[in-house]
Amino acid sequence: MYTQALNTREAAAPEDPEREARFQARIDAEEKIEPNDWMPEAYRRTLIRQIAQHAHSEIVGMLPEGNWITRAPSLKRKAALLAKVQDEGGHGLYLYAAAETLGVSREELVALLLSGKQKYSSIFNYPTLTWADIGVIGWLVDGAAIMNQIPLCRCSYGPYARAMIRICKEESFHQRQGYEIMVTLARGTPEQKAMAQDALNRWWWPALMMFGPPDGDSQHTDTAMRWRIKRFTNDELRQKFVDATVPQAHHIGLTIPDDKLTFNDTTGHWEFGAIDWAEFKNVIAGNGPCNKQRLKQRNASHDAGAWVREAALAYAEKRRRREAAGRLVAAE
Ligand code: FAQ
Repeated sequence: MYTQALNTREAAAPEDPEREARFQARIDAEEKIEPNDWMPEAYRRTLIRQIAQHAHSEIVGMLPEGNWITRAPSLKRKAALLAKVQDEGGHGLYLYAAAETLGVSREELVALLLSGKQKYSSIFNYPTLTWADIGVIGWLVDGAAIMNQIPLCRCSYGPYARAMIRICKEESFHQRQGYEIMVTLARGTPEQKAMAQDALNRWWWPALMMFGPPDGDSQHTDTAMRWRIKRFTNDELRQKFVDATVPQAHHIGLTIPDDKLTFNDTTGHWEFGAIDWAEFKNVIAGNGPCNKQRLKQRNASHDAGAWVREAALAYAEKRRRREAAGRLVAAE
């Protein structure tokens, strides 16, 4: 989709207040910044960090659901889950490709994920214990992802914004398939409804943490908003998500596990209880329930796929030699 050859080292030129002012004026005028345009080094670094974390989240996010492909309760559910997990692999690839336009290679980024040096979303460090967890992931995790990512379709960096358009369309399908699983379970036997409620109880708070630290503690929000990478703060998006999701839970007779949850008639928003930020910090520091398992599994898959990468490189080299020989013959 993209090529890293597009990018030039000129983009990493020393900071220059005049150029920065012109750059900011373009952002303020809602122009898209493209790979070969001049950009401040900090803008480039922020984008690489965010896009890489986003790509890693898609790839690691395949693992908790992949766990249920062989145990999906019907052929229809299996086919849908398989397609969803494949979509997530595709999202990771578009995002690595978008990051490559900023002058970093996919291999470098993958190495940073595998060594644990770069983050992926906290949410994927929780286990999927029952089939209802697959419903909740689609409903809440994809739901939170969409809330966060729709504004990214208007991100100032062209390749990221364009990649997000297709990703959001697919996430929307994922969200609906998850909610439909929840509807089915909530209208099923008492045991199925209890399983749906239990999954909601375990995933609700981690889903709220996906939006990142509260605005007062967010290191990157101010600059990311000024550069129109982010269009809303973490707390604004979290509130939008709560407002959209609480009525969906009520509609299927499930209870949000928060005894402080109340609807404020004056503001028109659902007010919610305190998030356990110590848990969030612990998870992003690598100590969540599944952090070690996820990195171990990703490393094992990467190692097991070494022969595929070697075969693809050998084939490309063979083709290159054949084509070069063909050109020589044609020239004679
Ligand atoms: N987990 O200053 P801020 C999906 C880090 S995709 C881990 O507020 P920022 C699809 C943050 O990186 C889900 N770390 O940061 C799917 C920073 O650390 P750093 C992923 C987090 O960037 C569904 C530090 O805390 N989506 O789910 C988290 O302005 C189902 C300070 O934070 C994206 O990546 C977290 N939750 O705002 C797949 C969307 N939150 O880098 C499979 C794009 C914060 O300085 C199944 N990303 N941190 O070491 C974003 O919108 C932003 O990066 C935020 C964080 C909003 C995540």
